[in-house]
Amino acid sequence: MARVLFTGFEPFGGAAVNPSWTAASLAAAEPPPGVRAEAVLLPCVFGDSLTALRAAVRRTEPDLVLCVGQAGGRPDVTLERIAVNLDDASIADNSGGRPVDEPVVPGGPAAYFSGLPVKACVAAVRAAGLPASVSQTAGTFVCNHVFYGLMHLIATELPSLRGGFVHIPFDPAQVTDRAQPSLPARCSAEALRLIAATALTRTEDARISEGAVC
Ligand code: PCA
Repeated sequence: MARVLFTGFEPFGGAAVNPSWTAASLAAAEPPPGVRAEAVLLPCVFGDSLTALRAAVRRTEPDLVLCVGQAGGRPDVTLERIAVNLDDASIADNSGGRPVDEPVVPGGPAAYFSGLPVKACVAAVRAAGLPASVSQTAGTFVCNHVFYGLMHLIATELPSLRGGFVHIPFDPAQVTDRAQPSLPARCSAEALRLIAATALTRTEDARISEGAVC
């Protein structure tokens, strides 16, 4: 039976909830057929988040890791394509940390590509009637930090592990007083299940354009 580790984040930036944790837990509670899944909550803290991720990977020995974060303001589920070796925080993390222009891994490569077939995953989510796209940047805050750390772990220590990062929109309950895009966390959870199932069954990506002009 394939093993999948989903991770979500605790709330950050003064928010009360983070739908990435809701969605990750829902996806793990009802995983795709033939999959054993677990969800782990990561602190929204530079450094500690990666320590927690590494411990969870060692403990659960997954075949696939899907790290999930909230990208407030985005209208759809986004499959992150590239992790960069850069921490540059525009807000403080949950321990007050605010690194500026520091590498995630000193001496590491500038960037890693996702280990997921991101376009095939986008196509699978869309086919289920949910909005999705490829994102060319996961930012330079804690989500990119975790994404880069995950890909570095895979590249340097666990070559048979597959993994990547998915950003999800706000849940509607977070934006009742703001004109902001949102997607119910249970829909994001369904997208995560589809992404896991797709990533477990194919390594070749789909040949469709998901590029950006600028
Ligand atoms: N989103 C933030 C960090 C935690 C989260 O859910 C980010 O995109 O970096």
